[in-house]
Amino acid sequence: MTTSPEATDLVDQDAGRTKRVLLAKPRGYCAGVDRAVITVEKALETYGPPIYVRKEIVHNRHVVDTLSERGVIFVDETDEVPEGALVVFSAHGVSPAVHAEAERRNLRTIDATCPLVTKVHKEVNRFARDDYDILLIGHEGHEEVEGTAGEAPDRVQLVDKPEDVDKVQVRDPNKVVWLSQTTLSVDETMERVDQLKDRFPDLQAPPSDDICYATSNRQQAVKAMAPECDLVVVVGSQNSSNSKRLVEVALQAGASDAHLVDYATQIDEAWLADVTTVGVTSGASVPDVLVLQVLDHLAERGWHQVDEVTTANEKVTFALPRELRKDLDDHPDKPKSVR
Ligand code: 2E4
Ligand code: SF4
Repeated sequence: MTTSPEATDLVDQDAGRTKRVLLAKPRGYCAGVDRAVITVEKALETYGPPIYVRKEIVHNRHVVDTLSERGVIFVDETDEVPEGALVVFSAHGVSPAVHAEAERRNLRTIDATCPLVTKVHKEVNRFARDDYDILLIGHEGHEEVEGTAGEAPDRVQLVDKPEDVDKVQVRDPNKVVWLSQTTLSVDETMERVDQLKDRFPDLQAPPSDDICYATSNRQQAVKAMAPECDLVVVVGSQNSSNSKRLVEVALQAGASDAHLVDYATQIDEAWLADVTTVGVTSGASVPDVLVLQVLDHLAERGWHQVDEVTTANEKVTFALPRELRKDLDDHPDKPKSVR
């Protein structure tokens, strides 16, 4: 990836060190986002615009703007969708109440909820059926948490901030389980679990990790490079939980500075002053074209050398939603994804 630099650009004049970029791998699109974005693109191609999508299909400005230009109408709630029209549910998942409301209004639905979010919904159902109190660790107001908690609102209590731990009330301290949002900081979640265990020593853990492979892999990669970075640029949107966590993890792991940007043009020149090593990564909802634009932006300022820091190779893929697949047999053309 190293390009041919101007000799004068290459050297940080003060320190006499070579300017370089460390590029995290894995970064960017996960399997759930790829599936959700392709679902909307194939729906557009198969049924034609307008296609309605409840909430942002994924939390990324560029993806949402690009799909809007192609004829997707993003709405906050299903009551904004005309009776009988087609609506796609976002990757973050919806509660049973949202499904019921869509059915009541005769909407055609395609559910693009990530299968790893659905897995957590199923865990909530199972533990609620077994009459557990469920402590859901997650960020208040986040769409995923609203959908997951909505599976059993009477049994789920949200634990977000450290002080929430003291507010939890359970019926039987021997029948309590913690579950979590898929996109949390791994370390911060374990701190919250330790706090909860101080109150409930018999607290049960999820049957398998709720923080998904993509979230933890991206945090692992940024952790590996952060100690060497004077600055880490995380590409992602402000409402993207997993992208924001990457900024926090970078700082906690030793990066001198870290910022979240939607686009290369948002990189403040002042951030680059006295910087030799820049780390670059991106959230799970971020098309790689935006990362390439950041690399171009940095190269124009003397950071030509790009070394990839690889901590995992991901091979996960998910089949498209069944509701869509059955209509695709008639439309075998492969559309271009937003990349
Ligand atoms: C669904 C579940 O949850 P977050 O805010 O990180 O969502 P984003 O859309 O940025 O990332 C994709 C995604 C979708 C993650 N988990
Ligand atoms: Fe699914 Fe994880 Fe991607 Fe979220 S970050 S969409 S849970 S694979």
